[in-house]
Amino acid sequence: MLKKILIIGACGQIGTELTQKLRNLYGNDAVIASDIREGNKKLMKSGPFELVNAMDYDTILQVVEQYNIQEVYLMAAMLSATGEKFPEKAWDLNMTSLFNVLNLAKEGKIKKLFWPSSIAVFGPTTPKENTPQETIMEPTTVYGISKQTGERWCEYYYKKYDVDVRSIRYPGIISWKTKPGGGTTDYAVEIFHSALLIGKYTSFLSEETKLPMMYMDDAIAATIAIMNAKPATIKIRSSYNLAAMSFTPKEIAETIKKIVPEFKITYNPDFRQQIANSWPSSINDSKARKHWGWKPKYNLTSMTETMLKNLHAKYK
Ligand code: AKB
Repeated sequence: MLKKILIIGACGQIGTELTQKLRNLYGNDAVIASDIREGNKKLMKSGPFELVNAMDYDTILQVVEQYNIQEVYLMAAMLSATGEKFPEKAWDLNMTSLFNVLNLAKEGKIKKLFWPSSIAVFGPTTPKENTPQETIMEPTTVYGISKQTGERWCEYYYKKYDVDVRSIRYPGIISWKTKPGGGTTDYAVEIFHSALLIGKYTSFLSEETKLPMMYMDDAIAATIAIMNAKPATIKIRSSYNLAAMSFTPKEIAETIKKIVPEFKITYNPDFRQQIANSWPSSINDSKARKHWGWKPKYNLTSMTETMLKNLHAKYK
């Protein structure tokens, strides 16, 4: 029997591309896209779409039963910057949605679950460079606290109830198809749009703020790889460190300038600077590489070239 997959939060930055990739792999009808509101028209037309509030257990259960779903990817979340504006809402959404899908799995309604964690689980007391898989974790954002708590619950459900949950700590994800929203790493996407549209960009992070980042294709490949790995190879049931590249606003601007020579960057740090300061600069992902064969394809140069080429074609 063909497996059926449900994506919750399919219209977001990662959800949109993940849905498309899974539909290419398993067929359009095998992947049910869902979100709290309608989004990308192409995505909605290419296969089944359902309106689902990630906080509403009954609706999720109804969709799971209607389509006979075996795997769920929970991509709905409130990210770091928006979370600081609405702390209780962020906690509520991030935790309730996770419990909904963990409980679905515990009750045997689904077989496997993907839930993204983030580099936001780390805090100012974490070693900043080459941050290890297991280390001090004292996050200072609501988003980070919800992700760290979520990781503990994932491991708990795995150990206590044998729930097959798999997770990755995403760095900042860079993509050209759908814009991110509400994150601290969003500058690294905005900068490309501004470079092509107006030839300049004002960064909300200072020029020397180095953060871990990844191109979307690598993030999608990792997500599908961890979900398809044999259960015994997934030795960490909280969440895996994952890395591809790290750079500062100054470094990405210089890389863009090689292709768009007239591009100019200025800096005007806002409240997001403090969030970025609390996060690692680079991540050690040796366990993901060893356990389930993770290896990124894109670095700063190839990512920049790909972003500019695709956005140039889009804006032409
Ligand atoms: C954010 O900036 O909040 C996210 C993340 C690193 O999880 N992109």
